[in-house]
Amino acid sequence: MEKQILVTRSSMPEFEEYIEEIRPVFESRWLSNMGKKHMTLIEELKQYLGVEKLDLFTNGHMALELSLDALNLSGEIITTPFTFISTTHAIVRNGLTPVFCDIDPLTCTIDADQIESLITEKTSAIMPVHVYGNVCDVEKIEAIAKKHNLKVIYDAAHAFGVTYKGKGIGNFGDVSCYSFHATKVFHTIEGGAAVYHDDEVGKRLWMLKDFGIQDEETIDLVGPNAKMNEFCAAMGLCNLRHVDGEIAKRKKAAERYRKNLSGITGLRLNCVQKDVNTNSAYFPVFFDPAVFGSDRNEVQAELKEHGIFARKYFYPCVNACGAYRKSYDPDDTPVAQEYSRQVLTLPMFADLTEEEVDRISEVILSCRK
Ligand code: T4K
Repeated sequence: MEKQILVTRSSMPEFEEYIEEIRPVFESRWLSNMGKKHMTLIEELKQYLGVEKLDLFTNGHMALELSLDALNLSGEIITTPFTFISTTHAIVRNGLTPVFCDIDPLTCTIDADQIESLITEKTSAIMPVHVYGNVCDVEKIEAIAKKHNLKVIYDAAHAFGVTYKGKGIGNFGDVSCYSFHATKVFHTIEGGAAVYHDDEVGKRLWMLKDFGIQDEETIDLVGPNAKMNEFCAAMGLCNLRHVDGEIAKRKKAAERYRKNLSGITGLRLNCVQKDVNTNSAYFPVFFDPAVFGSDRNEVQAELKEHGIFARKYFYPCVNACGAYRKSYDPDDTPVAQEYSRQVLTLPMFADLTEEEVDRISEVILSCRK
């Protein structure tokens, strides 16, 4: 049996590097509640991401949930159904109503040209997703938000380190939320961050992640416990030292996939965007079964036969999931619906070798009929 290849594999620092990083945590016994590692990681991330204000959380989902809370939103939020379920859950768990907008066929991000037709007097925000690290139409979205006085919260879970026209992607919108889950380009085991621009929002985020506590005797907000602990922050400090190298390795793997799989009829690759420096977070491919000969599920099964575990990020579309199907019709967002049936995200991680990419590509090409 050939070596198994999973859809991704966490990047890790050297064991000794992590041990050195956590030594002072052991010695001081200060393990959580905004300790030294937490505060240092905030500063280092601000610098790396090219942003001025940032806060850390237990995971990307809590960053999203608390950001919506911190912005004091109400009513309806226009968002995309082509995402991980977390985006929509964050809206609903804030007592808000998601309104699904279809996606742009090229970038798979929210179709900015359709947003205005979905705005009602109840709309308070737009929540787009830089899916796969593809950048949303940030300029058009900003213009719409300004015109209609709406907030913009980007789900930037996939977009760590991505820049647009030389600017860190976190500089767009009112808040951008990153995931630092073990499966992400940069991780803190579990973790997340929110980049914000308004100090009032920052103050609320800081309190909200700590039960709403302002000081020992002042608790005016209702919040959960969403503080990143010191062991996670220490992992982040280690990983941040190596993340450029890890992204460069991902880019090499992506180039190899492109070389092997470009120009195949019925097989579409992810877009390459002008003015965007990508992070190669994911490598999605889309199968048109009528032309390619096999459908996405058949290709996934064949890969599995060879010990290769590609995933259907994102199927089903959020509006087709059990949690939302009763209230929404996935056919209202036909592009998202079609893409969710065609997509397969191929293995992508820094240690993926060129030989492994070739092996995966060969199996895919053998599915052509
Ligand atoms: N918004 C978006 C757009 C997101 O994609 C996500 C998370 C969020 C928000 C929320 O952020 P977080 O709250 O998670 O920080 C994974 C991740 O759990 C999730 O973080 C991620 N999106 C989602 C797209 O993928 P699963 O259920 O597919 O993961 P799992 O356990 O099947 O792992 C996939 C592969 O990763 C494994 O086959 C092997 C590898 N792996 C996994 C783990 C857990 C490792 O190498 N090490 C590990 O520790 O959800």
